[in-house]
Amino acid sequence: MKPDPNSALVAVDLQYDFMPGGALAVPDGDAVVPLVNRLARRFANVVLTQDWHPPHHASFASSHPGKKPFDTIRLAYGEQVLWPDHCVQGTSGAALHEDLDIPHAQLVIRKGYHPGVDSYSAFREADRATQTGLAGYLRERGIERLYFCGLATDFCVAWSALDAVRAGFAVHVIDDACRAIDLRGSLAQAWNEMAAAGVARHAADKVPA
Ligand code: VGL
Ligand code: ZN
Repeated sequence: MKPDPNSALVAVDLQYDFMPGGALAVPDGDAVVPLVNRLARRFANVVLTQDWHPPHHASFASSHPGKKPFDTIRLAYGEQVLWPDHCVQGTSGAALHEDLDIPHAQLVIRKGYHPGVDSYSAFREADRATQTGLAGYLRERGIERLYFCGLATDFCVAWSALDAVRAGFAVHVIDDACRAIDLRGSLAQAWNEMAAAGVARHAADKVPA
């Protein structure tokens, strides 16, 4: 595993609402920030993602009377987990963690901004049709290999990694630089799906300097 000039690190959703104390806290989520910083120094190409919802987004339980966070609902595009309000555009909870130290990051891609459609994936929204443009950006830049880290392993990291495989990239996930929500077995399921798709799973210390 070598981050050559045609590789990019994708650091997913390192935002305050996913950190301990945040609206949709991922257990131990802040522990990955120093690791992501160290990893990023080995990559010439780094992309950050940012979950970026309008108020009253369809993925918020508060938008559906009678529903509670972590219930599920059927939307036009299929099953949707309902979340606490999180990562609302322009709020402090949506901001990237201030200890992220990746000044050479080249792109911040925002996702989940259509009011009626969620987007765990940084490539394709939950309707499975609307593209974010990330695949085109990476292809135009000659990127062939992607290394994922960040939050949450079983939602935004896994969905992004799986879509990256489908878009034709060689995909690696740096396991110890991710943390999971693990809702009703979602972490084991995510790893099963990623393994079946050919996603390589590594530890950060296996990424050569
Ligand atoms: C995420 C749930 C809702 C994530 C984003 O970043 O994994 N999970 N929105
Ligand atoms: Zn979200």
